[in-house]
Amino acid sequence: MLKRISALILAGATALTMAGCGSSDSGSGGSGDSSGGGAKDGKIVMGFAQVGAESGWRTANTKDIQETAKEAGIDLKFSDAQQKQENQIKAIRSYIQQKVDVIAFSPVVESGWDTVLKEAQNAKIPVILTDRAVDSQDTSLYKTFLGSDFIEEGKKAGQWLVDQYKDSKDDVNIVQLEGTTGSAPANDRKSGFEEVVKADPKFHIIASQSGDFTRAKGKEVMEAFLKSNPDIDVLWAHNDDMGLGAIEAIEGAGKVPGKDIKIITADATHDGMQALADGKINFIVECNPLMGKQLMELAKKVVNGEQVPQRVVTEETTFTQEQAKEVLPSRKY
Ligand code: GYE
Repeated sequence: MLKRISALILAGATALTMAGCGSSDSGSGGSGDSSGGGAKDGKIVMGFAQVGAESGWRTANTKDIQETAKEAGIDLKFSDAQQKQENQIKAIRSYIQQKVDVIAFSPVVESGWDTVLKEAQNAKIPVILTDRAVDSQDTSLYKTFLGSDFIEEGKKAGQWLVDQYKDSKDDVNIVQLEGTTGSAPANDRKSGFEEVVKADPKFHIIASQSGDFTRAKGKEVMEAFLKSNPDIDVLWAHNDDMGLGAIEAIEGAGKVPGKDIKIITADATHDGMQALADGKINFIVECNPLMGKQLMELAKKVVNGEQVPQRVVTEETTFTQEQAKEVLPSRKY
């Protein structure tokens, strides 16, 4: 009898320790629900909270996630937050309520996620960040972050400019169209670019403002830049869409994009690459939206309790006008 009791106590203790390991630092709550323990009926359910549909990049990213989920046999619940953090938080809370197996999302801005991420952790639902980062100090709140190195992208843009003007001593007046305020790509592309160009005092960033990653806003802000600054040499736009909007503004002001004003953008979407091949943009730093396949692989591992790296960086390159002409027919987005 005594033996049986101690065996039971031992079994209970083991179960407790195991529950403890599965959810390190999960704090209180998590009161014995059955979610997060792996897929039910063999099919993994993923809740994906997308930023919005603000750009060509985002459209390609969404399509890729939907297609690759299907290929991987993952049941995808998808929501579009229309670039609003509150909508994304609502979507994540509803995925927690629905007890999905894994939540993936592309945070519209970097800060303000700790509370909802803690809620997911308490419900034992693993979270994967895709594309954009959060600034949470507690990195146990998410399993991995899959996406580009935006600082590197900003540096590549700056380096191209430095190389272009290496033989000139004249001042170079730059305007910058920033992405969505507070978003990781806007913060990092700005700091990467500025770090490189500020090393040479001939480069001056004479205006810098958000165009929210959209074509319409890019055009509007560029029109304002052109009105107040007669001498713009270079535009650095944090994505193709804002660059394309700015091209309309520049043409509207009777100037020639790519010649009177040199343009650098990020993304390398189809429309951006076409404008680069046509000579209206001068240089594009690639940012690859096709990360669905990697995301689905990571999701399967995370749901199965396998170890995944904390950070997975997507591979990217850059394009000149000549290179754009060559690769345009074979581009996938
Ligand atoms: O560059 C921009 C989009 O987060 C990398 O978001 C993404 C950015 C991309 O709206 O076009």
